[in-house]
Amino acid sequence: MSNIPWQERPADSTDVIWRYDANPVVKRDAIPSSNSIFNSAVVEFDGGYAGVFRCDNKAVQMNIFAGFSKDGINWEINHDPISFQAGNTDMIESDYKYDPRVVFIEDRYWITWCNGYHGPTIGIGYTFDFKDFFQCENAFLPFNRNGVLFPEKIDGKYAMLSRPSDNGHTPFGDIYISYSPDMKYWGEHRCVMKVTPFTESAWQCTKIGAGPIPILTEEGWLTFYHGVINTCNGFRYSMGAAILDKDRPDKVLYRSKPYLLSPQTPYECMGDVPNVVFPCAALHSIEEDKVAIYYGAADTVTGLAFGRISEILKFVKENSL
Ligand code: BMA
Repeated sequence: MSNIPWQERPADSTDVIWRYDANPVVKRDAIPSSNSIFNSAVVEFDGGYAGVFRCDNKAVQMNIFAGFSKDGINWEINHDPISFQAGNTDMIESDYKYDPRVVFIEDRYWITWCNGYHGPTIGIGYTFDFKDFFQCENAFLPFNRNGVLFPEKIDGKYAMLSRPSDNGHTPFGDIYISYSPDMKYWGEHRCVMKVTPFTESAWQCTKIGAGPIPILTEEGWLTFYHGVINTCNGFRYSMGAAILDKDRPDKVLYRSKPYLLSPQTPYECMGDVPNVVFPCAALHSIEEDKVAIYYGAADTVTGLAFGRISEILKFVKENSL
C-alpha cells in the first residue's frame, strides 16, 4: 500500500477530479518570509515526501525552497531558498526561479523551473538528497516556461515538454517536446499540441502549458496541463488532461474538451492573481488507481485534488477533442 494523500470522492459529487476538503495544504505564510507559496512540486522521498516550493517573498521576489513531509499534507518548508552549486556548467546565473517540477530519473531527482536569464527560460538542476543541489545548463534560449521532464528516457534520450513564450504575461502558447542525450544539449523540437479554437473548447483557447510529470499508463502518457482563456476579467487558468503515445509522445491520442478542474472555490478565485488553478505535481499509484494532484491556487496557496486514474483515462477518451 502506498501512503499517498487520499480522500474518497464526496458522496454528492460526480466530478472526475475532486478537491481535498481541508485545502489549501500549504498556506501563503507557511514560512516567515513568504508572501505566497504556490505552483510547487512534490515527490516520494526517503519513506515520505520532499518538495520544491515556489515561495515569493514579501519583496515579491520569486525563488524555490526545499520542503519535507511524512504524509504529503503537512509540510515543513526550509526558511532559506535552495542554493545551487555548479552542475554540468559554471553558468548558473539566475535572476529568479519559479514554477518548479521534480522527477526521479535513474539515480537522482531532477528539478526544472522557470529560470530568469535575460527573461524566463527553463533551468535544470539535480539533487540526490534535497540538501545539496546542482544547477545545469538552461535547456533553451529565452523565452520559455513550463519545462516538464518525462520520468524515463524515450528511445534512449531524456525528453522534456515546454512552452515557448515571451517576456511578459504571454498571450499565446503551445506545448512542444525536445530531446537530449545528456541533459545539457536539447534538440529534435516537435510540436505536441496547440491551443483550441474558441468555439470548440474555450477554456484552453489562449495558451496551454504542461503541468505535472506525465504518468505512464496502459493507454499512454497521462499528461495534466493548464489551459487559459483571456476573459474581460483577465486570464483564467484551468486544468485538462491529454494522453500521449507511449513511444512517440509528440503524438496526442486523446485530449479533454471539457476541463477537469477550474477555479471555483474562494481560494482559487481570490488571491494575488484571481482565477488560477495551476497543477505542477502529481503523486500516483497505478495499483491503487489513485492520483493526488498539487496545484497553485490564485498564485497564493497550494491545493490538493484527487482522482481515479482509470476514470480520468475513460473521461478523457470519451470527451476528447
Ligand atoms: C504564468 C506564470 C505562473 C502563474 C500564472 C498565473 O505566466 O507566471 O507562475 O501562476 O502566470 O498568474
